[in-house]
Formats: sequence, C-alpha cells, structure tokens
Amino acid sequence: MASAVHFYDQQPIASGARSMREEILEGLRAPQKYSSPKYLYDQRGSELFELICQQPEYYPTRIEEGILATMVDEIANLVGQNATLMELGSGASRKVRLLLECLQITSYLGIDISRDFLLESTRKLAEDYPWLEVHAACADFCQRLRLPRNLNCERLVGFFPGSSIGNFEPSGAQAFLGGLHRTLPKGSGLLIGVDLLKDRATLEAAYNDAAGVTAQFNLNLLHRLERELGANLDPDRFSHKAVFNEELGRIEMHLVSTMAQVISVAGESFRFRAGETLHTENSYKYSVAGFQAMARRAGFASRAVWTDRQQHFSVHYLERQGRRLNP
Ligand code: AVJ
Repeated sequence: MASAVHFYDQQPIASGARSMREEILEGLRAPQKYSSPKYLYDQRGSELFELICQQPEYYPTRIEEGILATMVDEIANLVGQNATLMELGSGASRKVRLLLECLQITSYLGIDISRDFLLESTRKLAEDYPWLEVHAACADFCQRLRLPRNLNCERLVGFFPGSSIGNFEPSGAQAFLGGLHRTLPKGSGLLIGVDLLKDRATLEAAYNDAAGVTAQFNLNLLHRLERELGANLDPDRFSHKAVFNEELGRIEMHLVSTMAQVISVAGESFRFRAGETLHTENSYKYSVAGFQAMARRAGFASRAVWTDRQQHFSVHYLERQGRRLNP
C-alpha cells in the first residue's frame, strides 16, 4: 500500500540561501580554507554517515539510542498527548523509531537537506506507522524554519538528536536555539542530544575509526565537488584528519593536502601547500551545566537530562519558556 508523505521542497526558495557553488568558493578563498559541514551530506555522504554510526569507536549513536530506548516512558510523559514531533536533520529517521511506539503523538515532520534520502526514509516511516501523519520538508535547518501550513502546530516538540548542535559555533548554537524559541509556540518541548566533553583518546578514536569510514565520509566531499561543481582535483592527494582542539572544546575535521598542488573548482584555481588543510567540520562538546546555561539564555528551561554512566553523552528535554533571558 502506498503511504502518503506530505512533502515540501523548501530548498530552492529558502530566503537568504546561497548556492553551494558560492559558499564553497567563498570557503576556498579564505586564508584557512573551509567548507560548511552540511555539504558532507549528499546521498553518498548520508549513507556513509549511517555507516559511521555503526562503527564501534563512534560512541554517540550507541549511547544516545540506549538513553532514548531506556527513558522512552519518561520522554512520553514530558511530550504529552497529540503533539507533533519535528525532527531536525532526520536523515534515516532511525532514532525516532525508538520513540514512536510509546509517544502519543499524531504527526511527525522530518526536515533534512538530503532530498532523496529524506523522501525514502519518511516513506518507509509512513509505511511502518500507518497511524502517523508524516510530513517531510527538504530544507537547511540552519536557515529560518518555516512550518508547513497544514501541520498541526498546537503542541510542537523539536527532536534534534546526534549532537548535531555541536556543528555550530557556540554563538551559532545560541542563535539557533533562539530561532527555535521564535518558531515554537510557548510550552513546546525540545528533545536534544548533546555530546559531552571527555578525554582526548575517546574523542579522537570516535572520529578516526579503524575501518576508515569517517575518512571516506570526509573525502566524499571532494568527490562531491567533482560531481556537482565540475572540480578538477584528485581526492587521492588529500587525507583525512580529525583532532580534538581542547582549548576550543571541539573536534575538528580537515582534509589535508598531501602535497603542494593546485585544484580547480567551478573554473577557479586554488593553491594548496603541502600539509595545508581544508577545514570541513567542527563538532563542539559541552558540559551538562554549560549546555543548560546556553539553553536557558535562549529561553528554554531544563525539564530532564539523562546521561550514560561514563558521562559520555547527554539527552536533554527542554521546555520553551515565555521569554528569553537576553533577547
Ligand atoms: C553531525 C554532529 C552528528 O560531529 O559527531 C561524525 C558528524 N562527523 N563523524 C559529529 C560526524 C564525523 C556528527 N554530527
């Protein structure tokens, strides 16, 4: 039976959105070359990310799913009845399945930048949960969120798992939460996974898995530039690097040029020195108290927080308050 997904393609008309070409070129012209982590998630990148989540060294997924599965009754109580769950960066929509049996929600909205991946995942979801009204919006959740008009928005609960919030600079994370405060009606909830500060060895192992999947994920960006921007480069002349920057509290992912070389992207040439890097991702880590303080400033009160025994990962349930502390 065909299950209907209400689909909204918000990509081309997102206001203020710039093209991938423009953004990539701007990053390549900078003294420290960089690219937004969102460009890691084309179809292949999204698939590789799902594989990363299965690597033994990549603890966040395993621990977060353990917490969600164990605490689902408490979560259901906090979410309450007839809410709409809005997942930001829904990817394979796998984690939400841990909740759906127990949550008494009526509808689900998955938002993701990877269009075909989103469509396929939400179609499967609608098939497996016929009682659930499934909506899918292809959008960049870093841009201002636009809620579909026919969505039941009386009670909205945001679901932002995986510590994706860590991809923002702290100021950007603060602004992002502020934006959610503006979008969500009062009393809304936010269920959010946040990776915690911990020892270097555990962190660096998670981003340098022995099977080399994270390396492939990182290098896929170069293949994507070849495929989509007509880049002239050899991915074999770059290598994957992920290090914990303790001062800034973040894992940094880079593509290291293994030799002096010139690449061209969209007709423009870029010189790399040997060892020079293209910075592809930051993944900020927080303390429980540090994250709660940030949430409070954005107008979200902590209702519950769960961690694993080793305090590797945290899941927070926040409630949108009437006012922000420093609007
Ligand atoms: C996008 C934040 C969920 O930083 O851990 C995993 C992406 N990058 N391995 C993270 C990622 C390399 C991930 N998140």
